[in-house]
Amino acid sequence: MFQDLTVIVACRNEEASIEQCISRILRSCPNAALVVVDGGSDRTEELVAELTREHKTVRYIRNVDDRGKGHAIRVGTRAATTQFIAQLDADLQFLPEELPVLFERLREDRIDMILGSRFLLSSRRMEGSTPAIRRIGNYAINAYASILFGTRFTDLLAGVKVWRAKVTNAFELESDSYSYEAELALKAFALGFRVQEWPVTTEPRRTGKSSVHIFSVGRKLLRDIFCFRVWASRHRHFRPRVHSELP
Ligand SMILES: Nc1nc2c(ncn2[C@@H]2O[C@H](COP(=O)(O)OP(=O)(O)OP(=O)(O)O)[C@@H](O)[C@H]2O)c(=O)[nH]1
Ligand SMILES: [Mg+2]
Repeated sequence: MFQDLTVIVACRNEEASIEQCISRILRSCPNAALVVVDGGSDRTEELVAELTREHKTVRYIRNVDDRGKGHAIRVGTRAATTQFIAQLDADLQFLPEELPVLFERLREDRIDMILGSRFLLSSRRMEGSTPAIRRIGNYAINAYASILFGTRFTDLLAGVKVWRAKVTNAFELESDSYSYEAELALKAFALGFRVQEWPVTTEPRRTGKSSVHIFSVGRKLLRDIFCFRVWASRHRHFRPRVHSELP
C-alpha cells in the first residue's frame, strides 16, 4: 500500500531517537521507501547501517557539507523516485503512526500537499511540546505568510508534511535553512497546487538537542517569506484556496 511513498528523515545528531523513528515508520508504512539524510557527526550512520542491512527499503545518505535541514530535505527529495513523498522529523515530536492518515488524505481527496498542523482545533499538543514563545513566534510567522499570500495557514513549520512528487518537480527548493518549510508550502500554493492542513499530534522533544535558534530562525523566515511572495508574483498562474478543515 505504501510502495509509492518515500519518507525523508533529515537528521542531525539524533542517535537517541533515530532507530525508534525508523522502526516506527517501517511499522506504520510497510513497503514505503525511507531515506535518512544525515548531517550530523554522531553514531547515526552506524545505527542506520544495521537497519539498511535488514530492510532493503531503507537508504542512508551522508549529507557531506550539510547546510541545514532545508538542504537535507532537498537532497532527500532528489533521491526519491516514488509518486508521493513525506518528511518526518527524527526527534519523534511528530508521530510516525499519523503518516498513514495524512497519506490517505492526500491520495483520496486528490490533494497535492498535506501540511501537518499543531494548531487546528483538533490538533493534540502534549504538555511541553510547544512552549509559549514558540507558539507566539509560530502564530506571528503564519499570520504574516497568510496576509502576504491571501489565505490562512496555521502551521507552515510543522515537522511532518506529505506531497506529490510532481509538486517538488515543479520548482526548485532553494532554502538551506528551516525556511524551506515555508518555501515548500508557499511555492506549491502559489503555483496552484492544492495544499491542505491536517491536525496532528505533537510531543515534547525527549532526546537530543534542538537546532532551532528561535530569533535567528524567525528573522530569516520573515525575510525569506517576503522573497517567496515576490517569487509568487512572478510565477503565479492561479490561486486556489487552502482548506484549513477542522475534522
Ligand atoms: N541534516 C540535517 N538535519 C537537521 C538539521 N537541523 C535540524 N535537522 C533535523 O530536522 C528535524 C527538525 O529539527 P529540530 O531541531 O527538531 O527542529 P524543531 O523540531 O523545529 O525544534 P524543536 O521543537 O526544538 O525540536 C530533526 O530531525 C533534526 O535532526 C541540519 O542542519 N541538518
Ligand atoms: Mg523537533
